[in-house]
Amino acid sequence: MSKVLIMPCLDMKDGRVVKGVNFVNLRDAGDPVECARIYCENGADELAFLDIAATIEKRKTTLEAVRRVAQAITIPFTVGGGIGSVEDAEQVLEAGADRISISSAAFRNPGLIDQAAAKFGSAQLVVAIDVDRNPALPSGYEVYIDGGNTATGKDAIEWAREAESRGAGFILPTSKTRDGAKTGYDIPLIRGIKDVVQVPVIASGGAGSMEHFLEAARDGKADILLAASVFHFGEISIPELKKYLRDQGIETK
Ligand code: 0VR
Repeated sequence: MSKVLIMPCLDMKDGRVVKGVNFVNLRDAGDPVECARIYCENGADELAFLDIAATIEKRKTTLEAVRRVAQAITIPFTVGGGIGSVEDAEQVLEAGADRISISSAAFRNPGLIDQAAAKFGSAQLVVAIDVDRNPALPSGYEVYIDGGNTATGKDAIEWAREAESRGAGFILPTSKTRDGAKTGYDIPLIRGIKDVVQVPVIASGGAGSMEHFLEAARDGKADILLAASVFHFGEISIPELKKYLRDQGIETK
């Protein structure tokens, strides 16, 4: 089993790191550069930056914040939020991101995945999938877009498979109901996607304890463990988490 990676996520709104529950009730969680630098110094393997207001407010990703964060860190940096075209993606990569994450725009225009993969390579391309439960769908999971506000009727595991077939190099499922709740990742969702794709899966949404990270790695088979709340508010330290995972037989960097 390859080494599991730890990926703190900076949810961004108006230039500040924010953190909510179930995508709402956002509260301030600090300055992005300061957060990024501290995470990098504390052993984060990767960093995610998600401009959560971009898609809804039709704002392009805050490129200045991307530039500042990219200059502050030495680990791979994935940027999402508001990326709606190959041109948008190019600007974000030129600003210093190592990878781009597309969600709503890819769902509305799946050909964007093919175009971005062809232009930048699958290794630079994450397709993020916000998900909520829907027992009427085969997998029981439905794709949501526009910051979790628009139900699409599409089966999330089917969409993950299609995204990979079009060139996505990573799949990043986020459970809307688990986001910020600290009740644990949605393991069946993560494992369901992991069972149908060959590319790395980034678990996201719900981490609240070290056991939750263990479940996502051991049972969900996730390759990268993304979290925001427990890291932003100092509840879990990355070095202690990595030691705990290694003590439980999970290899970490
Ligand atoms: P924790 O559960 O706090 O670890 O959060 C992980 C993950 O859910 C968040 O970093 C992020 O993906 C939440 N996403 C979105 C959003 C938050 C607010 C509005 C929209 C979105 O579209 O993903």
